[in-house]
This record gives sequence, C-alpha cells and structure tokens, in this order.
Amino acid sequence: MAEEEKVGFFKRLVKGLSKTRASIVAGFDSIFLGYDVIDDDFYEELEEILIMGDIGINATTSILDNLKDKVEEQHIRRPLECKELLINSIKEQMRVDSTEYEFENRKSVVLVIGVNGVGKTTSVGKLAGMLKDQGKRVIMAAADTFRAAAGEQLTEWAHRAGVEIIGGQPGADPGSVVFDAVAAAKARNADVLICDTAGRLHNKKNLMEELRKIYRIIDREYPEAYLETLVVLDGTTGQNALVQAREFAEVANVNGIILTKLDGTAKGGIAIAIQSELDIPVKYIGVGEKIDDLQKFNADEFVNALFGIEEPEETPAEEGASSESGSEEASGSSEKEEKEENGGWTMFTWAADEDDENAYSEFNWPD
Ligand SMILES: Nc1nc2c(ncn2[C@@H]2O[C@H](COP(=O)(O)OP(=O)(O)OP(=O)(O)O)[C@@H](O)[C@H]2O)c(=O)[nH]1
Ligand SMILES: [Mg+2]
Repeated sequence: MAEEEKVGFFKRLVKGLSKTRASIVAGFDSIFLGYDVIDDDFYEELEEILIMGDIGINATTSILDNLKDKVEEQHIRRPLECKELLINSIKEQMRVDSTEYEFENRKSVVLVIGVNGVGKTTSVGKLAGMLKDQGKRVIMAAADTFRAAAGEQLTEWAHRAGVEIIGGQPGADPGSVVFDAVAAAKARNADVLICDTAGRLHNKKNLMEELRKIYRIIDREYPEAYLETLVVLDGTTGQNALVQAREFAEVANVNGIILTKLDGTAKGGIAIAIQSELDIPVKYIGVGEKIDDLQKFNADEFVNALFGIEEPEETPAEEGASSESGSEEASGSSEKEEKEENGGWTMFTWAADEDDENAYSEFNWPD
C-alpha cells in the first residue's frame, strides 16, 4: 500500500478531526485562558463547550462531576491545571482494552451492520486491507444482496485489498451468501471472514429476523469461529449516531463501533458519548475514503487531536511494531473472476492467488 502515505498517524488524525477540533479548541482557549479561578461560571461554560462538541449531555455531566471531585480533592484553583485533569480523565474513559481486538487474532467472523450509507462497505474494504497487511487470510462476504450495485462495489474493494470475496445475485437471501462464505472460509482455512450487510432502512422486526437468521447459520456452520459484530456509524450525524448505536445494541450483541467520516465532521466528540453512554467501545475510526484511512481507535491520540493538544513529539521509530508484517508481498496477486452456478443462484468468487488452485467448487445451500 502506498508508501508515500507514511504520514504519522497523529497528523492524519488531526487533519481528520480539524473541524471538530476548531470548535472545541476555540472554546477551550476562551475559558482556560479567560478565567482566573475555577467557579460556577467556568463550569457552566465548560459544560456548554463539551455539549456543543457533541459529547452528549450524560457524558458531559459525568465528566464534569468527576472533574469537580478531583478539583476539590486536589485543591486545584487555576483553570489551566484542571484542563489536564479533564483531558486525562476522558482519555481513561476512552481507552480500549487490547482484548477488544481479539477477533483479529482468532478464527473469526466479523459481521458489519449499520443503516444506509454510513460507510459499511467502505469499512469492510479497509478492514480487510488492514488485516491482509497483517498477513491474515481474509474473505469477504457480500451479504448486501438488496442493492444491485453492492456486490460490485465490494468486489472492487476486494481487488484493492487483495482478498477473496463470496457473493450472490441481487435479491438472493443474505443468509445464503453467509452460508457459502462460511463454507469457503472453512475450506480455505481463512483467518477472518468479514460480512458486509444491507443498510436499507430496516424496521426493527426485519432487522432482527435477518440478523437472527445470519447468526443461526454462523452458529450452526462455524461454531468454532469467534463472532464479532461491529456497528458502523457516520460521525457526521452526531447525536443521531448515538441513537442508531443504541438501537442496534438492542437487537444484536454489538462488540464495537466503527466511527466513519471523521475527516469531514464537527462532531467527533460523539465517540466519547457512545463510549460513556452505551459502554460500547469505538474500535476503529474512518478518516477518509482510501483503503488505509481506517485506524484503530487510540484514546490518547484521539483525545489529544480532539482537544488540539500537540503530541510531545512523534517518536521517530515506532519500535517497528505496527507495519513490519504489512510489507509481505501483497501485490503479486492475480485476479481471476469466475461465476459458478449453484442451485439457482450465482455465486461469484474472486481468488487472490492464482496458485491457489483450491478455489471454490460447490457449496450447497441447505435444504
Ligand atoms: N470522507 C469519508 N467518506 C467515507 C468514509 N467512509 C465511507 N465514506 C463514504 O461514504 C459513502 C458511503 O459509503 P458506503 O461504504 O457505500 O456505505 P454503506 O454503509 O455501505 O452504504 P449502503 O450499502 O448503501 O447502506 C461513500 O461515498 C464512501 O466513500 C470516511 O471515513 N470518510
Ligand atoms: Mg454498502
């Protein structure tokens, strides 16, 4: 993947959050420099800034309560001293435990859900690229059979990421696609199977039924796989994203959030609201439309970027931790498209490796 894109993560994040930051930072400057002592007016204005930054009323209230306690405990009087306290306590609240990414290292199925246009397909593509770069064998399932162009869109992402894709004809049962994709994942010994789903405006009952069906198939056909359900939310929609997260959490066992479009929003604070009100971690953020514009959520960097705090310095050598495995020859893959008839519906597959003669043969839809 584009080596010239090696701009530091923090810098890209800062760029992505520039609109959110501008509104919060201006407010912070005015109160942390404008007030000499911490008093009720100060707290009130701080509250307003946090709410305007879309951090949400509940989250803001708990953040402020926590801050007030600490200020009292530590006998802090000057606003600038409590700025650091405030930011540190938000960071603490936002930290995502590394066990939350367990699915990346297990045989897993990742189900990506969310309403229309939030960035599901794009995120599936980016996530596949990220995992592929880590040396994982990834298969995508195009289980959005609702929209005719959805399969093509995901196929393009499969090409970009250099991974394989299983799909069905428009109108096919999404469950049948998942069934075939599971069969393929097992046959190919895939590490991660990522399923894109339809984002049409579901009513809750339809959504529940569809998800239940998909879960049942995964459960029955692939019980050994670790199941991860990620809800994609559009960061530009602010509080509405929070409402969606809550609704999905009611019908599915949601393990995490992918928060997209943070490059074009003044509402990045919503990440904090989701974490504090729903207790669902934001695991990834989307900061653009390109394949490497998906980042693992990093509380320190995110909060620093949101509040306009300069990182001490970008550590010149990142201890080689992140990208080592990514440089494995990912580009030598060849493209091979084929169509296979299968019990009345067409399955399209795309094999990343020409040498892998082990491509799919027949997978039979049950009953
Ligand atoms: N700027 C920006 N655009 C994004 C990001 N993620 C997705 N998009 C754009 O959002 C639009 C919708 O993305 P899709 O991935 O098609 O969304 P979807 O949820 O799959 O949509 P449906 O399948 O129609 O429900 C596309 O134009 C994407 O390029 C992001 O992080 N930043
Ligand atoms: Mg889509």
